Amino acid sequence: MLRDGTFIELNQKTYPNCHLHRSNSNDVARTESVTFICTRQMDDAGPTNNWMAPADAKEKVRPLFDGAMKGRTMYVVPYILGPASSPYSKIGVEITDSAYVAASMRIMSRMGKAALDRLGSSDDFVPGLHSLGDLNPARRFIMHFPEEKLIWSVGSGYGGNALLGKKCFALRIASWMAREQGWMAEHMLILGLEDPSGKVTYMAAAFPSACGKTNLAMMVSALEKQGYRVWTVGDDIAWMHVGSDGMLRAINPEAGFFGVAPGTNAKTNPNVVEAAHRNTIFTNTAMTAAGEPWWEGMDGAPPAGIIDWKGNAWTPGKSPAAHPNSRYTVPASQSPSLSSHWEDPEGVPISAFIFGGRRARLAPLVYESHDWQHGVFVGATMASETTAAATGAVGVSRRDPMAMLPFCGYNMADYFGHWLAMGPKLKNPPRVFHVNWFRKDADGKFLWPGYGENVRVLKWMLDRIEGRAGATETPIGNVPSPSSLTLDGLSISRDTINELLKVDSADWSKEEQAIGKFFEKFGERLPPAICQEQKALASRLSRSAVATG
Ligand code: SAT
Ligand code: MN
Repeated sequence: MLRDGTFIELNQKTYPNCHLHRSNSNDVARTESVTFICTRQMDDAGPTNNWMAPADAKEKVRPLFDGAMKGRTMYVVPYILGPASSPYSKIGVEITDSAYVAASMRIMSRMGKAALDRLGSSDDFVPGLHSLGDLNPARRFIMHFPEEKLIWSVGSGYGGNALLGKKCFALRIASWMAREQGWMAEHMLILGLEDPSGKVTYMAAAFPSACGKTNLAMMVSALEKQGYRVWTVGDDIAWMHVGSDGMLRAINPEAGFFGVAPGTNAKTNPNVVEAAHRNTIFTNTAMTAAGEPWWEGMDGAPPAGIIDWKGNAWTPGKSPAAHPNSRYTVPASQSPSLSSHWEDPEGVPISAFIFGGRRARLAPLVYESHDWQHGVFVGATMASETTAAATGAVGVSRRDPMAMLPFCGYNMADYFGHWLAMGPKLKNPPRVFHVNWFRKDADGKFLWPGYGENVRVLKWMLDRIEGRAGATETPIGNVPSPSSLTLDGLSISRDTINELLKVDSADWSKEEQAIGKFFEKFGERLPPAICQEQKALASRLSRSAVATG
C-alpha cells in the first residue's frame, strides 16, 4: 500500500505504525441512495428502505463485477463479529479487491485465523462480495439479500459501504437475523458507569452517525473525583440477547473504532487521542509538515504547511483541511477506557437504553419514559439534524427511529413490533431515556457543555434506576426534579438548567403531528401499541395546554 500510494506513511516517531489513506474525492461517506434491501416482497423491506427484487438486483449488479478485479489482488477476509468465544458471535467472509478494506477489517473485527478456527468445516457464515469497481458513483451499489444472508457491494471503498462487517452485516443483515431468532442488533454504543462503591451499571445508547457516540462511550467523567467513571464496551453497534439470567446481555460485534476525526481533541475525547497514536489508519484527514494527522478542532492552532485531505497545500479559511467525515480506525484494545468485561462471552447486562439526537430547540437535556412500551415509542419517534456521515444535505432534521433508519434490514413497522415483543421476554427490561446534548439558546449557542459533563446525566439515570433521584412529570415523560441533577463543580445558571429541562407543550403538539405524518407511511403494518402511545401523548399534551392556559 505504501508502494502504490494507497497508504501514506505518517511520522513513525510520534505515530508508530500509523498511516493515512485518501479515498477518491467522490467517495467519502456512506451513500444511502444506492443502498438496497433486496427481498422477494417489497413490503418486507418497507417504506424506509430502497428496494429491488433479488433477481433484478443481481442482474443489474453482476455485470459490474465482470473483470472488475483484473490486475488487482483479491483478498479473502474471514472475520468474527463479537468475542471469539461468545455463543452470540457470528462469522462473515468478505472478498475484496481493496487492500485498504482488508487492513481496516483487521482492526475492526477479529480477522483471519481466529475466524477460520471458529468456522472449522461449517458453512454458517455471511458471504460478502466487494469490489472497488471503477469508483464511478453511477455504478455504485450496496446490495443486501437478507433472505439468503448475502451482501454485494461495488463502486465504493469507503467505510460502511465497503467494510462489509460493519453496517451491512452487523446491522442490516443482523437485524433481520435478530428478528428471526429473537435478539436485537442495534446501532448503539455500550458503556459501563462505575459508582463510588465500584459497582458498574451498563447502558446502551442510540444516536445517529456522527452525534458523539464514540465520545460518550469513551468519556473521561467530570465526576471522577466523586467516584464515577465510564468504561467502554463498544462505540457503535450492540448485539443483545436475553441471557440465562433474564437480563438483556450485550456484546460489541466490533473490535475497533471507526470514529469521526474532526472535533476530536484532548477535551472532547482524551482516550481516543491517546489510543489513535499507534497502529491507526487515518482516512481523509489532513497532514502536517511533520507528517502527523491533522483536522479541524484539534488542540492548538494549525501549524504551517498543512496538506489537505485531497493532498494539496491548504490555505486556512477557505475549505476545511480535513474532510468533515474523515475518520480514525483504531483497535479498541488501545483505549485506556476499555472495560475489562468487553469480551465477556455472555455480554454485559444492560440496565438502560438511551435514545438521542441533535435537536436545536425541541427536546430537553434528558427525560425518562414511563415504561417499556412508551420507551419503544420514544425510540421510534427519534429525530435528528443530519451530519456529514452520509452524503446529502447536512443539518436538516429527519426522523431516525432508534438511529436505525439507514440500517434496519427490514420493514421498520415490523422492527417496532419486534422491539415491543422483546420487553416482556426480559425479567428486568432496561429503563428507557432520551437525551439531547445539542439544545441551543435563542442566540444559537449550546446550552449544555457536553462531553465529560454528560456523566451528570448518566448519574441521574443511575439514580433513577436505583430509586434515588426525583423527577418531574411532563407530557413527554419525566425530567429531573430541580435538585436531582448533580451540578457541583459546574458553573451553570439555574435559568440555563430550567431552559435545558423545559418541555414546551405547543412545540410538542407540532412534533406530535409530525410524528403522525411519519407513521402514516407504514399504513396498516404499524403496531397498534405505537398508535396507542401517540394518542396518549396527544391527550397528555392537550391536558397540559388546558392546565397552563
Ligand atoms: O461509514 S460508516 O457507515 O461506517 C460510519 C457511520 O455512518 O456511522
Ligand atoms: Mn454508526
